[in-house]
Amino acid sequence: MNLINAEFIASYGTAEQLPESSHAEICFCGRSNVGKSSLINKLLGRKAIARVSSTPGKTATVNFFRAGNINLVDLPGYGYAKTGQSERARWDSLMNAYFSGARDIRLCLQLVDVRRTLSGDDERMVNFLKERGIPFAVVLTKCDKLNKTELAAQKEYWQTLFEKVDIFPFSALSGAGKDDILNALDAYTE
Ligand SMILES: Nc1nc2c(ncn2[C@@H]2O[C@H](COP(=O)(O)OP(=O)(O)O)[C@@H](O)[C@H]2O)c(=O)[nH]1
Ligand SMILES: [Mg+2]
Repeated sequence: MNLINAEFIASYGTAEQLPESSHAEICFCGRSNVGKSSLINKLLGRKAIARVSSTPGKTATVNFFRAGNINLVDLPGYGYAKTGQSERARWDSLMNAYFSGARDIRLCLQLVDVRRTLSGDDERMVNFLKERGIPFAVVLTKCDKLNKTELAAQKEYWQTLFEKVDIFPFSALSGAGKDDILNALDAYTE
């Protein structure tokens, strides 16, 4: 799949603002700072179409990008410890609105930091996707941070955890794994 000539469509901060689904969608989930924006930039071949931040916990928005006839949807991150109650409520309402709409969601890419283990928030997110029957694959981000031996061990950890789910190791730094993800998306967006 080729996602060139992408454009930023819009960011939405409230459930009411979310537009109806107009295109097939690939969405991106994961904790704040896991590398969602970096992955989107890499897949779209752009340096900063999705802003990359080193300070997690910024106001949650749903960000839409479009390449050809596919929408890429950057969903708000979770798991930032300092998030207040009202922000959490807004996150819930945004995510519920997004996933409850009559959307043409083809695949959710669930991101996890390859160095970590599954957090409670990750588990809730994955269960939510399973309950709703949303197809998902797992992207292991920041693979460049591990040496070969560590990487092999962590890949095995994640694959054991997600037995029958597609798992894509990825590095936004080197671009490793990008082509595998793009190829896999073909099957979901025909
Ligand atoms: N080394 C490394 N750093 C990464 C990678 N992906 C993201 N980062 C860094 O992690 C931080 C958060 O990334 P970002 O894409 O904004 O995460 P988001 O909050 O999930 O959108 C930034 O400082 C990125 O530069 C990666 O694959 N390798
Ligand atoms: Mg981001």
